[in-house]
Amino acid sequence: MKQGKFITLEGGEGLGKTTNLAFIQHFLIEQGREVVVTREPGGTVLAEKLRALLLETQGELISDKTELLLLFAARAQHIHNVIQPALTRGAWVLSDRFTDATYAYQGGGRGIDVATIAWLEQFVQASLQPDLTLLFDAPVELGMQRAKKRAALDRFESEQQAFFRHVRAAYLERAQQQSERIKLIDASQSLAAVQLRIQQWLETL
Ligand code: Z5A
Repeated sequence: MKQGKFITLEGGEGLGKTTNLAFIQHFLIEQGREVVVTREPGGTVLAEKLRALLLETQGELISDKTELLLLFAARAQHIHNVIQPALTRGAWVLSDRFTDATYAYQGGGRGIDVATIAWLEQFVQASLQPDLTLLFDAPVELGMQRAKKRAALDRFESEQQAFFRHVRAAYLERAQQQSERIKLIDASQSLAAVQLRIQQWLETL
């Protein structure tokens, strides 16, 4: 039984998910909630090892199918060991990415068909879905500019612009299809404006 709330943050790279995760955590703690902050891929010891494999740029080439299965393997572990127990005891779970990222990156970016992703989603998650998803959206170039300030690029960040355009399009399509759950945030605004919008969406929960 799910007692807490499940919030996910999504969007292209460098658009403020990580920055705003801290803001949301602080906001919810002030409301007296127990908050579990986590991320995907990752969130458990095993899932973080899978994350490292997925992001590394050296070594054996990872096929698209392998990538998809590793992501869902990490997710199965994450749900079983962290997300579900936290929700059951009434905590609010805040995850930096979840399954919408798979539809966007593996579906939109890599071209894996939606039915395959939907089958794995059903197998791994059953009825578990976020209560609220904040989708940070802005032109691909803006996210790349902001992310460029960091040191080395990981395996996903090393993709070409066309890949990220497909990712963005898939995210936007999904937001249109699931507008009750997925709320679009214009990430090109100032941080203060972004956070005001986030706070408004949180208050609806
Ligand atoms: N992936 C996948 O393919 N399939 C899946 O199912 C899942 C994931 C779950 C790792 O994700 C990779 O995994 C990801 C997709 C893939 N790769 N990519 N690309 P990640 O979430 O760990 O990595 P990321 O997307 O690269 O996150 P990020 O680059 O850390 O971006 P962010 O968290 O959205 O941005 P940020 O670090 O908060 O902000 C970036 C900079 O912009 C920073 O200096 C901020 O201070 C600044 N910033 C933020 N907001 C603003 C505003 N509003 N104004 C000005 N400056 C701002």
